[in-house]
Amino acid sequence: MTVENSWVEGSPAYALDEQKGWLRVRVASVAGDKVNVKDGKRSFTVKARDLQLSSEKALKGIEDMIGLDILHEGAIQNNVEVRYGKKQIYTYVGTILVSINPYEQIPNLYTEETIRDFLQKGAKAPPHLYSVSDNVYSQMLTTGKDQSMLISGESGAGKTEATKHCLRYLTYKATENTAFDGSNLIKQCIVDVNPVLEAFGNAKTKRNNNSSRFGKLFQVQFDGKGAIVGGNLISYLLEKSRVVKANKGERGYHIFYQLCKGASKKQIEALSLEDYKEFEYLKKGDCFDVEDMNDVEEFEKVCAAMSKCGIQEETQSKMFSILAAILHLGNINFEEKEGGTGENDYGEVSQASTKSLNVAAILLGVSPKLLQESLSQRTMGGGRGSIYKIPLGCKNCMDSRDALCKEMYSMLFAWLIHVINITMASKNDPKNFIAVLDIFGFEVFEQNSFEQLCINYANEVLHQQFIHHYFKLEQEEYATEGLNVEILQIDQVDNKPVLQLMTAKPISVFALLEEQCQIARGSDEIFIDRFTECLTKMDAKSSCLASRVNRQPTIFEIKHFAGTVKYDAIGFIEKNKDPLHVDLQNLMNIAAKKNELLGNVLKFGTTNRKMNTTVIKTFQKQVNGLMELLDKTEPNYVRCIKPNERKAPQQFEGPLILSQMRYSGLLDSIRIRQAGYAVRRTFEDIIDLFGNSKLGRAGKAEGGKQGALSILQATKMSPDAYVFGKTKVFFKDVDNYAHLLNEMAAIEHNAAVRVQAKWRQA
Ligand code: AD9
Ligand code: MG
Repeated sequence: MTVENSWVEGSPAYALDEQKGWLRVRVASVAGDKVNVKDGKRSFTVKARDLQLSSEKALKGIEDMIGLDILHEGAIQNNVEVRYGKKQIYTYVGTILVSINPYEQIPNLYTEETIRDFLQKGAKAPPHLYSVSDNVYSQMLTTGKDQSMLISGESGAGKTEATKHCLRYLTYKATENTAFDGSNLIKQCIVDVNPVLEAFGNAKTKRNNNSSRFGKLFQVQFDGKGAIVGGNLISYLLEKSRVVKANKGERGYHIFYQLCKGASKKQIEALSLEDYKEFEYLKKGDCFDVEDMNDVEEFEKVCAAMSKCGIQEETQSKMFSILAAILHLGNINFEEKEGGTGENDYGEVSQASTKSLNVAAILLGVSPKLLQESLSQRTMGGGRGSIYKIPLGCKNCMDSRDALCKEMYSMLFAWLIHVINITMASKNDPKNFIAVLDIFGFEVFEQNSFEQLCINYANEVLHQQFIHHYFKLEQEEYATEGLNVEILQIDQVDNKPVLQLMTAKPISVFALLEEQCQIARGSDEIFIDRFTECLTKMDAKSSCLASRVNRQPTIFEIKHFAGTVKYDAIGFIEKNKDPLHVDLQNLMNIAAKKNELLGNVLKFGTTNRKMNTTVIKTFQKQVNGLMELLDKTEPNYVRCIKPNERKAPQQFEGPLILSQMRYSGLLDSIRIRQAGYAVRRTFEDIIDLFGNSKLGRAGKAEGGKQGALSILQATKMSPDAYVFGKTKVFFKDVDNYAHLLNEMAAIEHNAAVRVQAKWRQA
């Protein structure tokens, strides 16, 4: 049977519309592979392949979409849309929780009472982050296996909010099971650490007013009885460039604004922060305030939270000195030395910014002269141990200044996490942990650079883990039902070729980039030449996933699992090497002798890393470590979805949601299902389908497997179309099942009338 002729006039269906995604329509007429459909009064024509069977269950908005009579894109969109309209933002697809950002506070969704309600209901509770957390916790206790909660989605989808809800629920759940004890402090810290992390690691972007500019893995550790005994935090790829530059309408890290607005008069004076709107680093985005965010109040909260996380006031004020030093450094300007001409002339600190130089020097505890020299010259090694200094041009001086600020900030961030980890560290060996991952989703912008390459690499790795896990689950279901598991082919959905393209040795994006970073004359241009040249030497499956973009010599594209991304190679080498020249390192070492905090902070930076380490090498190591850790856990997936780009409540944009479902792997998980047996119904379901008809009654009388078998035989469906498991019938594809539904409609006229009546109401 083909798709074309399975449509019957008058039957409800979903039709794919470019603007709205899958729309509920009614079939008006069929001509070849074209079907004319009606959406209310409007009628239009679609190809049969853009038409899917209507799902009666989706109309109700059921809690677990695995239970949909028909599992495909249209039904899924319909189901979540119906629920979203009822402010039910959470829905399961089997074990995966789909969460759609409501962009409004839904009454009573996260109150203490709600938490108590979920604590009581346990596994029987409706879809919610709380029920997932509850289940994860119980699984850990019953199986003794470490658990992970992988929360993914694009910027603004609600990952960080979700992470906080999960952690909060876990602290309640653990308290319920065990008496309050010494681990209270740690529990408190697990909740309090968030304002601190967000102050230092989040910023306003166009997509999200509180966007996390780093990825994080939060491990909550438990003893054998399920009491929290410790916590540990790992951070990934803090966006350093935001310290010195924010795009129009965006801000730098919240903490800078909070400090400038919220510090005491005395602090402001001591740090010379009076005219914060004059700081270049804060001025660039031309945005000082964020809607619904009170920086003054936040500052108070952050300071209190830092104290609870083991950072005393004295240390806090030293941290603020470093932050203020960064702001003042940003105001140091360079101008050409007198008599110079052109871009390559040597730079010196401009007259107008000597004050900034002096304040920054005092805050760092170095002399203005040393600071000036370190920023404007570079010490080089000559032959036989000789050294000489070359003055830098204006632009290079400013790059030095920015590099210093970025490095100091990222070291401070790394140190902060280290200190929090000391406070949260378990005194005893924990028995188990639950790891919650809140990490940047797949990114594709108009312009994509090195940062997107790294982020998308991490997403490919996580996607592969998801696919493999899901694949295994499917195989397990076949095995328990006694079916042949060989029918599934992982190749159909595996993203291994693109990972090979990115990471294989000796030829891949990363390998060739590393090669250029190691050689003296390496360049972005040679990298992209070499890369495209080498494509032919690669495995055929991988090589067809990348190409150079026509007439744009520095741009290449990669076909990621989630879509094609065009990367501009300009700046790759510099960003990957992330150099901090020796004069700046010396400057920091000297400052560290006077400034104890800076001394501690310094241990977390570039100066402490091996000379030939690159960003990619470090990040790959981190991602590998993450995967090793996750591989030992039982994964649980939360897919966060953004319903519109305007941060608006009650606006459901079908195509945007579908594309996110696609790259969150949700649709892949369905593809895995469809690669084997797309539709599976229990014997009882099949019998019920035929209700009170003669066939239905006969089936019911026989019951179970025999009942279902009699019905299927009576419909004269090809025996190849389905197989019997131990409790379910498995249909090869949706069409076979459609046939069954049509048969049912013919046999039990009343049922068809019922379906349509419902359809008209909806
Ligand atoms: V990013 O990749 O860090 O830029 P996230 O973390 O995915 O992003 P976040 O959790 O910060 O997004 O959510 C963005 C905003 O959506 C929040 O600031 C809230 O205003 C809004 N949001 C998210 N989840 C909920 C929710 N469950 N209820 C109400 C929400 N509002
Ligand atoms: Mg976030």
